[in-house]
Amino acid sequence: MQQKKSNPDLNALDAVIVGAGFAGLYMLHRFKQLGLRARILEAGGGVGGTWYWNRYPGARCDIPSLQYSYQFSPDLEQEWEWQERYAAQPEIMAYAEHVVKRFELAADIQFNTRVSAAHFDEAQHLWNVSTETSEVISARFCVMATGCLSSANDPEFAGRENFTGNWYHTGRWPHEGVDFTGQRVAVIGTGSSAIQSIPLIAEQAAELTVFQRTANFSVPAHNRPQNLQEQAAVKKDYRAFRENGRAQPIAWDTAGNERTAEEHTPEEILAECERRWDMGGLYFYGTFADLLVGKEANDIVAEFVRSKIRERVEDPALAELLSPDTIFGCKRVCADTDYFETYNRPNVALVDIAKTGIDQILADGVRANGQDYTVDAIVTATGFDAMTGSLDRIDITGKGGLKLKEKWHAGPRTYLGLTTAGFPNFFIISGPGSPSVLTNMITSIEQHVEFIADCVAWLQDKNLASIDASLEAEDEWVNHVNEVAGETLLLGCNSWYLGANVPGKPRVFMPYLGFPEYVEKCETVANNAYEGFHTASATA
Ligand code: N01
Repeated sequence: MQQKKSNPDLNALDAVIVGAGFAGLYMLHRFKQLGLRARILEAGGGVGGTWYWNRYPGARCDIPSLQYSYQFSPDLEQEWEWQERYAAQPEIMAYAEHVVKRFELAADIQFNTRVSAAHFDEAQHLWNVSTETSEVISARFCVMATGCLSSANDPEFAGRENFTGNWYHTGRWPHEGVDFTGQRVAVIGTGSSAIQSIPLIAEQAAELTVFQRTANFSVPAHNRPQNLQEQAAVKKDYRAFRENGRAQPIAWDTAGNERTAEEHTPEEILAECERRWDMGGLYFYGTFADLLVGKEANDIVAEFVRSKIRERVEDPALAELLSPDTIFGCKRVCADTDYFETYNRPNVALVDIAKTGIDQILADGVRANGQDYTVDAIVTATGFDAMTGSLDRIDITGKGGLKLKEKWHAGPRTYLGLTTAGFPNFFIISGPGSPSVLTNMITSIEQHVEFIADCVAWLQDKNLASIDASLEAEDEWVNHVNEVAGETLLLGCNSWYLGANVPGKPRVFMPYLGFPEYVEKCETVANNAYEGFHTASATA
């Protein structure tokens, strides 16, 4: 067994941050501004988090670039010029790398360092963070900036070990890219990653076979080069633009319709659906005010999108198979470029595995519905063990030897999605119970980072050693998150929001719906001397 070594340069750290995505980078910047010694430990070889790993063909953001960007620095906002309406993965990576240079963060980021454990030492009020490279780094604060969609979901397909071709997961794509020219390719899954990559894989591959368990709603992204006049107009008053975004339930402005579906005539309904269709992408969420709470409104929109699928796919039977019968938006809606049209190509086939799943992986292909499909390469676009996966994979131990994994065995329990009782000075950025994946992630991340930085500054100011959520506050928050979700249609399908995509994962709705209400709650907590938390002084 390798001996654990303590790094003497690092044991005087104030904070360890796990992960160098947008959350970790901004957290490091804020801690440095407070004069704290902080260090990021990052498993990957570069910054960018989810954008570092998800390099599959077509990977791009589904929130407009002008909104999916940091707002903490007006200078950064002004100097960065976005190239496309929806930035592709390389542009987002370039942005993250620019931020590292711009704010001089590189010296405090340690790459290729996967954290394996974090244990709280109660006597010292310190977190001892262990890495797979056998370092132990001690710090007063431990911040998990590990991301919501960073732990790949790898289903255990029978016979997987027998496959002799190349196997790729969209969430761990080779950095050098993959050339599928002339190959027979299988894609398993039809979520956002599949929907973005399938049109591009189909252009290269000799044959593409897509294995679909559940049809998914997707609307055209209508991506295009960034409109420079629009960019200039936003930059003229970026503050107002951001304020407006933060006032929306999903923390970016979809120009939401304030009227419910029933407040429209049938002609107006159709016109509004068409208008949204033309806007492209997730603006479709804004079609009617009651889209995610009213079944009738939802049915109207779902049927409209199905009618478009029938227009986009030439073969009516195929169109039917590709048409979801679930609630619109209860899985994250996808934004595509020519996804459905791709099934009109002669080299693309769809296999419906809704009833039986994949039977087995063969040495040279995939067996489904008793039929063998010979392929040279398999792409699993099977998503992520969302929100809790990356935390579960680390041995996190709090007070009294309490293991986070055991505490969360029936589902995650947090106070504000930021902290969990029994784990003092331990923060989770965009954790379960916070708006995170239901919002513009960067805006949610910034709000969390600022909450944590303010909280740490407050502890320093009051000369307090630690802060820990109370169980009562946590229970109340968990109940509230469930109540809010219960008022919507979001519980109505097998989504990763509910953990339903990972066999054996407890079925709990993890994110919190309503960014402005959430921000208000956080502000109230902070203004009331961090109500719902216990603090301890250094001698306690
Ligand atoms: O993953 P998913 P994803 N056998 O979980 C199927 C974000 N994202 O990587 O629906 C066969 O959505 C599964 O089937 P089912 C975005 O938030 C953003 O595509 O569970 N199939 C589903 O079809 C997104 O929501 C962008 O029945 C299996 C697919 O695999 C989130 O990441 C781009 C299976 C998984 O879909 C996740 O997206 C990409 C099995 N055993 C991703 N297990 C942007 O645009 C799973 N599946 C920013």
